[in-house]
Parts: sequence; C-alpha cells; structure tokens
Amino acid sequence: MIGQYTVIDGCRSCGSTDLSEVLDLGAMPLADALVDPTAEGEEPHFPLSVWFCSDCTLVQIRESVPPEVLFGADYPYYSSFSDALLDHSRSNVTDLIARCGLDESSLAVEIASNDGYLLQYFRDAGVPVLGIDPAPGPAEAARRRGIPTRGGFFGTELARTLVEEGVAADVVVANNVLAHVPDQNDFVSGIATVLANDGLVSVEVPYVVDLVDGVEFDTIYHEHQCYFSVESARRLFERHGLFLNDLERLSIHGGTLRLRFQKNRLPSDAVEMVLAEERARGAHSFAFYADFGHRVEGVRRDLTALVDGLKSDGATVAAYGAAAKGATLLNYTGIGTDRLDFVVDRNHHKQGRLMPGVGLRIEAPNRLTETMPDYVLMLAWNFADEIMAQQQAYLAAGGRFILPVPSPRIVP
Ligand code: DWN
Repeated sequence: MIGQYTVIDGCRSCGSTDLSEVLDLGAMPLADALVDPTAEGEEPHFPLSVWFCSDCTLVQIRESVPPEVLFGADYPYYSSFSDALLDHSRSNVTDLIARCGLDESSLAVEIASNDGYLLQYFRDAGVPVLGIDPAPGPAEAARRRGIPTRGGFFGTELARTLVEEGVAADVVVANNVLAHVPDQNDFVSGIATVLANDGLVSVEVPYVVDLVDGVEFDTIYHEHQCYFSVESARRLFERHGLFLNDLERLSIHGGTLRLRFQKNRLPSDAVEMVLAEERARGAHSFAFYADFGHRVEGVRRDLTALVDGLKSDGATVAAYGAAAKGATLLNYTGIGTDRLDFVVDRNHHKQGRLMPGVGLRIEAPNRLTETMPDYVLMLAWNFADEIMAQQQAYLAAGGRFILPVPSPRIVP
C-alpha cells in the first residue's frame, strides 16, 4: 500500500528544477515506523529517490512524507540511548559555553531537542535553555528531566512567536534536524529570526561526502530529506543572512559536519580548506555521485551473499540496532525474517515491536548471550565500537559481528 506523499518540483533549497537522479531505492516503509505486532492492516510504503541539484549542489530526496506522520506520537528515537552521543553532546556544549562566553544571563535554544540529551549539559552549567521538539514522547522525557520544551515544528512562525515572547538566543543548536526539514528556507529563516544579533548557530548534519565514500546508503530514508555538502549548506544559510564562519568534520553517525554560522561574515581557514577539498573531489557536480548507485548495488549483492553463505553452513544470524538506517538496509537488501532470527536494541521504547517492512522482532540486548546466534548483523554500525564493548560476553563465547558498509565483513 502506497501512503500519502508529495513530490517536489524544484530543489528544496534554491528551487531549481535542474535535478539529476542519484539513486532510486524503490518503495520503502517509514524507517522509524516500528510495527505493533498486534496491529492489523498493511504498512504504508513510499517511493524513495535521491537527486542532485546542479544549481546549488544540494542532494535531496524528491518524496515528502508529512512531518506529522514521520515524527508523530509513536516516534521512537530517544537520543540518550547512546553513551557516545551523550559524550559527543557534552563536549559540544562545553565548547559552545567557552566559545560564546555563555552564563546565567544567556539563552541556549535547541531545535529538535529530543529528550534533553544535550540541553541538560547547558542547564547543569547554569545556562538557561529552551528545547523545541515535535515528538511528544521525547519532549515529555525532556520535561521530566527539567528541560523547558516547546512542542511543535520549528519554522518562521514559531520563531516569530518566540521573539514576541522575548526570546533572543545567544546560541541555537540544530543537530540532526536540518536534514529532516521539508521546507529548508522556512527553517533557516526561523533560525535567523530567533538568533540574537551576536549569536552563534551550531548545526550538525550527516556529511554527504562521507555518505558517498562510506556507501552509507542506509542513512537514506524519508526522515532525511537533504544530504549536505559544505557548499550546499553555505548557500542555504547565506540566503538568510547567516554566514558559515567555522566548521569541523566529525566521525559520529558515519561522518558529520558541525557548521557554525553567524550574522557577520568571518570565515575561518577550515571553511576555505574543506570547500577546496570538495571542489578538488568534484563534489559540486553530478559526476561525483554518478556511480554511487552501482556501489550500493555491490553492497546489496555482497551482503546477501555473505549472509546466505553463513546460513547455508548452518549458522544462525541475528541483528543489533533497531535503527532507522537498519530499516533501509534490510528492506533494500531484502534481508528479513528469512535470514535473521531477531534484532536487539537497548531502547526499551522499541522492544516488543517489529522492524518496518521486514517484521523482524525487536528484543532486549541480553537475548544475544541467552540465545548465542553465531553472527549478529550490526545495523547500528555507527556505534559499533560502543556496542561491541558492551557485548564482551557474547564475543567471548564466540559470537561475531557482521559490519555491512562500506563493504560487508565479519569482525573480529
Ligand atoms: O537523524 C537521525 C539519526 C541521527 O539518529 C534520526 N533520524 C534517527 C536516528 O537514526 P538511527 O535510528 O539510524 O540512529 P542510531 O542512533 O544510529 O540508532 C541506533 C540504535 O541502536 C538506536 O535504536 C539505539 C540502539 N543502541 C543500542 O541498542 N545500544 C545504540 C547504542 C549506542 C547501544 O549501545
């Protein structure tokens, strides 16, 4: 069953119609729409295709699923289930407090503040905070930990309301949300509206160059509408009077850009250096993406062959991480309950439900040592080190993991 969606005519950033197809993943279920095993009826699927804009270089999907469908009452993603992400967020906050000289007279606003995973560190340092998140579950979890949190989707309308209420943010943090927004210009214009004149915007987005280099096709799903290079992000923000003055490349989530924008233009050497790297690699032209689909097909071929070979030898295989990326990987490769016995996940909000499309049962992580599958497909490969460090008992008993990208392999 195909669900309700729209298709963009022009680029989500610049409006250009000069779009070239990079990859067509076909009809896919919503990656975070975990299934209640008692539910009846078909799961809606939606076409999923990735395109390159020749005018502003933004990579994006053409299909738009309504945000209230993507991030509704059942949205199961809670950021605090990853220690690595908490550590990453804590150091980000420590840096921002020092960089911006924040104190009890300041205000830090986070858009997509989830369960307060990041704002808690500003609050603990005595900096007043305000969270904004449309997902009821995580937002309520944030309030329970004492983080003031507004519901709703951020954009110019909410920004204007906040300004009328006296909000002027010294720092706006927007991590792993820009890519999720269907109306890029409304979102960035809202940031410019709510930001104090001498404020700083800190944005984290998956880096499209790392996505291509790491064949990270599984990070493509309907929540992720855009896939940014430095160039495409720079052009989007500059359109709204926010200038890219600094950046960092980070390893989290398979490769992330941390971008810092301000209302005055003062670009650091790091900005010019990465832009030059992108130009040197041709990342501002379609040719950079032309063979990505072929490489993705190679991962599908090799991963299914690897798993089928293990199964034909009589091995048992499970999976780790009921991640959104895991839904894309399983549904695109066709690996499901025919090959995998179950998937485990530490997020108790996910346990007991089924992975979208493939119907794989989500269990607690202790099921690995209880049942000792011979192999575990690591769907949350971006946290492989953290997860494998927790699974020493499973490894010591002879268990092994399969890492799927950039090329399928067994570890240790
Ligand atoms: O943009 C997004 C990225 C940043 O995070 C969101 N759209 C949703 C989410 O995508 P994801 O679900 O692919 O992200 P994760 O954080 O890679 O998913 C990891 C999964 O693994 C979570 O369900 C939590 C789980 N986990 C676990 O069970 N044990 C994670 C860790 C670190 C663990 O030790």
